[in-house]
Amino acid sequence: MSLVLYDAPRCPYCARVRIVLAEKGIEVDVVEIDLSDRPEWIYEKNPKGRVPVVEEDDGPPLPESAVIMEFLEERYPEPPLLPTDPADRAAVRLLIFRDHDFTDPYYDFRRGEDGAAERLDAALGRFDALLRERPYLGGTEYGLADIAYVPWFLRARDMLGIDLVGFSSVADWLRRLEERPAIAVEAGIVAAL
Ligand SMILES: N[C@@H](CCC(=O)N[C@@H](CS)C(=O)NCC(=O)O)C(=O)O
Repeated sequence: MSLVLYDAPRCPYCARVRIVLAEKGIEVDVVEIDLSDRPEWIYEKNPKGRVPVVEEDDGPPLPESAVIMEFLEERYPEPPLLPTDPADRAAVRLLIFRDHDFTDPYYDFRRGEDGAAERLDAALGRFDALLRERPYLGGTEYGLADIAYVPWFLRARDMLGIDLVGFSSVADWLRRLEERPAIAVEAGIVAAL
């Protein structure tokens, strides 16, 4: 079965999919989309014109990074990236569903909006508190919750210059994640942007 990913290196939503593919060792053909000059045909794959999109053989194109992550988890169950207990799985899905809790302040800060630095600081503080209680966002095991958020944390640190000194649990979590080859590759992509 062949898989195609319509991808853009700078896109953190695409990064989610790249990381899941790498963690599971899934072979994929990558078609890079220039986001500043998108081809018209991308709207046939996703009416919103956004990446990521994945396509399996002649199957329908599948957009939306959170949906794609779950699809890959079900299609390629090994190694598992969701906990086994339904309540734990639901907690991971809830975190991913509420990704705007971090991405909104991140984008506000990137746009230089008033008060955004404080909002981003507050969001970092909430994640720091969470990661003080557990090693990974989803609990004791690394998985989709970490993958869903790490693209923005890497970009916040390495592109927006956010200092994580006051958020030692977040900094430790990032260091732990970067020991994984899939995340190290993504950190390299961010460094090259
Ligand atoms: N909700 C989508 C968001 C994807 C998204 O916003 N992708 C951006 C690149 S990071 C994009 O394609 N932007 C082009 C546009 O919005 O026109 C997902 O999770 O996949």
